[in-house]
Amino acid sequence: MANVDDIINGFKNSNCAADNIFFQAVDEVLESIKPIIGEPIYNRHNILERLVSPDREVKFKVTWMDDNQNIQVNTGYRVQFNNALGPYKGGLRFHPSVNSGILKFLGFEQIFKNSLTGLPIGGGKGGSDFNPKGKSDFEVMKFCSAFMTELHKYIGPRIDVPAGDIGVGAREIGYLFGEYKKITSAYEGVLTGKPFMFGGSLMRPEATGYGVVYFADEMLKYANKADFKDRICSVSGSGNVAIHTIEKLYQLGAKPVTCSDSKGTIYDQRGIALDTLKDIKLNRRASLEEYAKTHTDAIYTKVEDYPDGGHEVWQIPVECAFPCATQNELNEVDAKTLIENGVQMVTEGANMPSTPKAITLFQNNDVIFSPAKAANAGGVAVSEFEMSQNASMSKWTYEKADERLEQTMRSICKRVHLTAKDYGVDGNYVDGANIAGFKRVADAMIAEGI
Ligand code: NDP
Ligand code: 2IT
Repeated sequence: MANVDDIINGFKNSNCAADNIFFQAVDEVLESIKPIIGEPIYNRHNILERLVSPDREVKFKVTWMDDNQNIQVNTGYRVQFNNALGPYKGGLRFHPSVNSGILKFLGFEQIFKNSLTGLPIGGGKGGSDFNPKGKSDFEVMKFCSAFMTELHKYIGPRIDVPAGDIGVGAREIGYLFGEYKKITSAYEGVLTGKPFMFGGSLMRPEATGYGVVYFADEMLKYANKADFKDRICSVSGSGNVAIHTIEKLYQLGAKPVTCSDSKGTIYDQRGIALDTLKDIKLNRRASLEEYAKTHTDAIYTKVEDYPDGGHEVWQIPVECAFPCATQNELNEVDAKTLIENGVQMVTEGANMPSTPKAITLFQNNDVIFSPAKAANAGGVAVSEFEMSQNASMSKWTYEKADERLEQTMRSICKRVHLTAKDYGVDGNYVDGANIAGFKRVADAMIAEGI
């Protein structure tokens, strides 16, 4: 039976470079659960070795025709990681960087995140190396239809329920749903993040970002710190998660002063103009460079002009930072700068945006730090609310969904906080989240047999 060190060494000796990111995610969890994994019951049931490999990985070819009548070929994936707690559940990512290592990292994280919500959902992830950027709506539709032609064989409302992630929003989910319906003739809750008019839940677009801020607000309370009023915050990214994090920060009286995309960073000392940001990113799918054209006080820094080894967005002195773009976007250079500038709290909106060295620096310098699997669970929680509404053919009000989201985030925070305390690592939200997430899944795996 493999122990933690055997498993870590096994990964280190694997020659697959794409799996490094997956190893990073596994390593963090295994280090955290060392105090509990020694319990004989987990060893007897070989839980660790069973947990680190997905139930199945599906890889398929996606062939589609672009607007110039050229035939294009992409690769599609679905990683069904663990369904001990419920149907596989997790987003689809469409981005040129997508490979099986990235999807295994995301699927593995999703198991613990979904467990922390307390809801009946297992962990999975999927996507494609297709790049929606610069494609016409028609091309995106063609791709989504071709992708679903394969994917539909593996999913279902009680089997595996995909949703959005980077590059997949309501438009893509709509096309995917339309194709699924055409192939199967079934009008059912097989995807979440659908537009409201055909089965989507109110609050799902806002859920991840709002949830991140509810979670952060609760962490401030546990740390006996003042609430968000007048706090200066930095946010990275400018997609679904970043925009709604900024929106909720404003609602709680904070001043978010940054956002970023893959080409550059905006610093607007007066506070990010949310309407402009939404117009650029949600309506026009354009570059953030546009922002500086109409907000001439704001400073736009291109990626190529970022500081050596670091990222511009983390150079700005703030009290609270919210990385909401992508994995490993906040490294030790950035962490040092944030700490020198007096940051008090870092809350992850993106999945695994902080490198392990950055996390250690935050923890050693009394920065309140929450990992993504706890702080960004609001998206998947409202996805589960959508599954529940679809199954009962009902519709919740915006207020009900928001209230349930807020309750869920505050109760995850409490559970993570108390778990850390119970295991003698008070204030360590990484260990608290990993231990609490692990226990529920592991106990279900044991109860369900092999
Ligand atoms: P979007 O596609 O809506 O936005 C992604 C944002 O991140 C864009 O601003 C994009 O820039 C930027 N970005 C993406 N890749 C890179 C990169 N390699 N370098 C720099 N910037 C990059 O995605 P989401 O907002 O949905 O997702 C953001 C993060 O949140 C991801 O880590 C995702 O896994 C996570 N997440 C998402 C949830 C959801 O419900 N959507 C739920 C939980 C987590 P550009 O515009 O130039 O492409
Ligand atoms: O990383 C995530 O939690 C998501 N992309 C959302 C998953 C979901 O099923 O709503």
